[in-house]
Amino acid sequence: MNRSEFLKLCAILGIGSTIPKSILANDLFNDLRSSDFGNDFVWGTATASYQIEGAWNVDGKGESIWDRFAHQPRNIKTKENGDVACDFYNRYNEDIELMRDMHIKHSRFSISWPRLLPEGTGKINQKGIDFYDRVIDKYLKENITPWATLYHWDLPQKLQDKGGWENRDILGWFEEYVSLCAHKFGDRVKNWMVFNEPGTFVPLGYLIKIHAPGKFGFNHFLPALHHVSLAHGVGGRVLKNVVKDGNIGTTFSCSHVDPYKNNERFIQSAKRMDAFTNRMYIEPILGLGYPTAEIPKLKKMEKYFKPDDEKNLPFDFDFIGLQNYSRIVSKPLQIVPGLHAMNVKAKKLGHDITEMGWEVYPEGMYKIIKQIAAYKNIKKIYITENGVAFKDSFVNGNINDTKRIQFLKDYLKQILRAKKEGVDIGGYFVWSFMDNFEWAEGYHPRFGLVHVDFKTQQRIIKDSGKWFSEFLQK
Ligand code: IFM
Repeated sequence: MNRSEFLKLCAILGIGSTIPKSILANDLFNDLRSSDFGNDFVWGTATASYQIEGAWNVDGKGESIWDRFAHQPRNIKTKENGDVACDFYNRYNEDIELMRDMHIKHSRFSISWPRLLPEGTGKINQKGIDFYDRVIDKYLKENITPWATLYHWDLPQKLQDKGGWENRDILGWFEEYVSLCAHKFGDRVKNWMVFNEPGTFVPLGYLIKIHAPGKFGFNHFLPALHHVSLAHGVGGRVLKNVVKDGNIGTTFSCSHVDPYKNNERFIQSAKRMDAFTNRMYIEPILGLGYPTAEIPKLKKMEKYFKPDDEKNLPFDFDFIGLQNYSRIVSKPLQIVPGLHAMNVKAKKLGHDITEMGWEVYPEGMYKIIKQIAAYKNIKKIYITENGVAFKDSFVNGNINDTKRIQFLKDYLKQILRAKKEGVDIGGYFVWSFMDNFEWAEGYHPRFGLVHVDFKTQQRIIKDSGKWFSEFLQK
């Protein structure tokens, strides 16, 4: 029963005036329904190859930079790795059937480059192609629309040995990989994303070495960033040419930035932080160049520019995938190279904090949607990731993750608010369908709607999964 139905019932019973206002305002009578977002709104969940597949060296798959990175001591907080993960490689049938049973109609997944091309280029691994053929066919059989991401961070190690994203030759290697995917799967997969969050894997992997491949400093970061920026167009053009009736996009992790104090120094630090977190990745693709005024260090990028780069950087994507979890609150800090700013710790901000140490701040979702939607040449936005890791505990065999349900509702309300104000938002994907390998954090932060026991591989739908499933039917 929703709020208005409840009020009608109270009126019929003649007890309307005796119900305290606090109860009526309570979220129990929250009217949010999936149909409020419109009938063509796409609802789904998201995962990524290295985080769920396991089978890291099975059936001819090549080593990825994440295999190498996670196998080295000290890189992963819990000393775990993605060797087995959720064993999706062997359990995809049951997992997709579970998705179907939960009424999930769209699934965002990623393709592992070294599973298809073990050396990154050249020899094709037919067993890798067969695996994704089976997965895609299973999605379609269960009436679930597949949304494929081409690069969710598992670069073939053999390419990293040649410099990875720092080596300009990667544009050719990437073109070969994208073309293979488009030709093999483009007959059945129509929704494509070129990258997952360059604003995460480039700085964490090539600037501060907490993600694979573990590089440190601007000398690594700048060429990697420029080649990733150029690869958006490389991938986008191949997909447009090969996939008939394709819906071609790419994703960015974006966070609204506020200054910690309302004075000029803090406001300027927030501008630099915004340039560093959001603008630096999306603006080159939109034809606006790198934000060198805010981050003068980016001027050194000229060294990596070739004559046609300015022309080739922009690409006219059908949609932009916006991924948001939290906001950033910024303060000036001179010693941080290039940025001269720092995040204020979430615990200082007075809101709930997630297992990742991120602030729960639903309004940040609304603000960042409005900020990104203000760019002139974005056609459509999908929220391709949003979700939360809280500590999950069992109560009588159930996982009563009410905080996750509340988080999802609160963020969804902010998305609806932006949509009602006219932003063209086409869909929403929860991160994640199931608990999985959370990169340098190991298996500890659990983002899933479905609990995974990593010892037995048993799946249990959390209360949030049951809630989402019911919500999808309303
Ligand atoms: O798990 C990641 C995902 O791979 C990319 N986006 C953020 C998620 C949560 O940290």
